Amino acid sequence: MKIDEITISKAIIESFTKEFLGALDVDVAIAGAGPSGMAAAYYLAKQGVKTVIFEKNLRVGGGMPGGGMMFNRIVVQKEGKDILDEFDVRTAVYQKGYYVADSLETISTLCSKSIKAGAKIFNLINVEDVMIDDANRINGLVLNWTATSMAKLHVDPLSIRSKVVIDATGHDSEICRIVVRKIGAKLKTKTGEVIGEKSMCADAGEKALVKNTREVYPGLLVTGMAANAVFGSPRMGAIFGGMLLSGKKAAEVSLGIIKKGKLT
Ligand code: 48H
Repeated sequence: MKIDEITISKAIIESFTKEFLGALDVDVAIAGAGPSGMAAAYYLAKQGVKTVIFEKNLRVGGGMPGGGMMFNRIVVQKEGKDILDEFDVRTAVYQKGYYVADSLETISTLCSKSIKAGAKIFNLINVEDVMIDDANRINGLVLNWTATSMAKLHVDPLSIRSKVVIDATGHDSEICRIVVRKIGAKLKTKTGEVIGEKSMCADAGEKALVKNTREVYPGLLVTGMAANAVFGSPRMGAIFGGMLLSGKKAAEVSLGIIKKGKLT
């Protein structure tokens, strides 16, 4: 067979366009393909929930590939290890209650298993705004190519509709900040705003993370490091069990909202 360049181009354009069209109206739209966003996508897709992630970077994984200070290892506690077992990611006991995993094996497996479960992940797409209805409820995301944003080109975005939006953008909690800034809305935090993450305290940070994983504004959930940033809880360094547990909880809360067919 003689390889034809135009056939290659058509295969890429047609296949991508088909998938992108399928992502225009979904159950759950997630901003950010870090560990919490991909864990949430996996558990949702496994339940048959139509789920899409938009990731602004070229690569997925957020802060996980970098491990702790570029030593590409992560630590998880027992509850986190149970999730890694479920994903078939190998862990080694370091000492009682502390398990170590390869950050690259972990993140590539999270990515692969969430896609194989049915979630769609689009990289190089920046979530630059949310879409709202007449009652200011969030009902979708506004997207643009990361390259467009980086080049500061004046190009209008496209929108997608979703029943639930999850902010999984990490430390910056970008989606929550957009909601406060552009809708002038009060979040369900003590101040009504993004409180901002506190300094390192791994134990308190990990404990707060799952509790902070919830609906923060009608139609908007927060997961992962964004949850601690929004609710003003400590960072925790390179222990990642909480990120996985938070993603799992975000999936459960989203599913509950979708099943009830109403948002608080
Ligand atoms: C599209 C976006 C946008 C946007 C950002 O930072 P992440 O890895 O987030 P988590 O919460 O899943 O994991 C946090 C963890 O990596 C971490 O930082 C820890 C444990 N820190 C502890 C400490 O003490 O420092 O991933 C977020 C992802 C990234 O890939 C971003 O590129 C992406 O979200 N993102 N994608 N549109 N507007 N903003």
